[in-house]
Amino acid sequence: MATQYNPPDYYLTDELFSDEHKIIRSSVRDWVNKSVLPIIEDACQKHECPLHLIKEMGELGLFGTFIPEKYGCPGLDHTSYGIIMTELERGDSSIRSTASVQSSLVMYPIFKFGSEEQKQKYLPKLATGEMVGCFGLTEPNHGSDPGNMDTKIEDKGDHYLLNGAKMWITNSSIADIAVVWAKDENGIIRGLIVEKGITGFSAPITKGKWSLRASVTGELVFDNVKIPKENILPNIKGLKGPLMCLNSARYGIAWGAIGAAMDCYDTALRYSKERKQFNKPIASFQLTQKKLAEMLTEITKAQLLTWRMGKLKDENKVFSAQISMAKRNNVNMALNIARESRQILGAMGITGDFPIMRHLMNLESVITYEGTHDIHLLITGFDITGESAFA
Ligand code: TGC
Ligand code: FAD
Repeated sequence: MATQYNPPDYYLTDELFSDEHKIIRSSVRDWVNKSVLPIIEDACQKHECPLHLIKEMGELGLFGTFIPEKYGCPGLDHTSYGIIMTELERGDSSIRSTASVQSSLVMYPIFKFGSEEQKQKYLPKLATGEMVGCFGLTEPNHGSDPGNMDTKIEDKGDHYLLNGAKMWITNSSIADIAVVWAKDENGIIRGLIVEKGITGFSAPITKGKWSLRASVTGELVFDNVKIPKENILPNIKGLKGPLMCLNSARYGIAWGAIGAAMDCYDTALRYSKERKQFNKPIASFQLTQKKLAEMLTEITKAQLLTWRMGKLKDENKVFSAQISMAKRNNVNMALNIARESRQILGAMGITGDFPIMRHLMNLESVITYEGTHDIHLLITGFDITGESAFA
């Protein structure tokens, strides 16, 4: 099925992208066809993370794409980053997740808030995939309210002592470094780089997920971990630090979800033309056409929204509530399209012969992580009314 992919572009959004954007898109799409699609169903069925793909993504230059070349990164615009996320998530949300975390949640904070030494030490290796990172914000008792986190650092003169635990962390056990957020003695949130193998640090895997099965999720446990002082991110204090990283990741997810939606729609459209019931293709039935027409309408709206968001980000004009709106809308759109596509395929829709059920299950995580569907609604509510529903 994969090689038959015919991505919908009803409003000719293709014309809005530069030649460079199209070249990037086509090289990532080719890589997904060649390296991801042949193995991803099996990896998900076996609940295994295809680690070799991380190295391949690094070789292709898919990490930290918006970071300058002096740190070994491609120095592309944000629209390119979005296009890459769409193509990766067409393959599988797990693959896009790995790239999101590496680029937006690990490389971005080091680039934005790190010392020059930290940038030189980590960014080039993260760019090539020689090093893998993870991002620890969520805790067992604090998901939507990270500002109440319990993880703490104490200043011990020549080092910090880190205690606490993070949960639901993408790439946890495969990461060489973790960007971890913790409160100091004054209750101020600080960012730290924690290296794998340091005494008192463990990263147990969370097993039995029905979603993002080709991605590693786990905990980060810190038991009196001595963190060298040079591992603190010097140029940020407060919750806005991790939230700025989330802006970058949520931006990418808004683009990424369209890839999953397009794959589901394309699969369902093709199937509906081939599958006959009552001696007619099911595509001829009005109820099938309603589903397909509504899917295409929603994909088209999301494509236009993200293109505009990309333009605003490239012009440094996008604000975080706009990104929340796009993340919320596009992931919900993709999840609905996955459900409707699954219906169009009937029983075949639940099998691994088609990508739909895999996308559907993945999107159940995507609608929760990086801020739940309802949290993003409340962010929009805050922005338009000036009244916080959180406080
Ligand atoms: P609040 O008092 O509103 O804000 C605290 C400070 O932060 C500033 N701020 C932001 N800054 C930058 N970007 C944003 N989006 C920001 N939102 C708020 C704010 O101006 C303030 O600054 P200052 O200088 O006055 O101190 O904070 P709150 O405690 O009321 O919480 C706000 C809320 C609920 C919106 C926020 O905490 C939130 O977004 N919660 C959701 C948590 C979340 O998204 N977690 C994601 C964890 S990482 C993850 O899921 C990775 S999945 C990766 C993958 O596999 O792809
Ligand atoms: P809760 O915050 O307990 O929310 C439960 C429900 O209550 C939700 O429906 C929520 O919308 C609702 N709710 C909460 N507060 C309010 C309110 N004020 N008003 C109305 N409704 C509210 N985190 C990381 O730090 N790093 C990672 O790499 C990472 N990767 C993840 C990977 C996966 C596969 C998953 C599933 C999660 C990951 N997360 C990660 C965690 C993710 O960000 C959190 O799951 C998410 O922020 C929600 O937190 P929670 O699960 O604790 O839900």
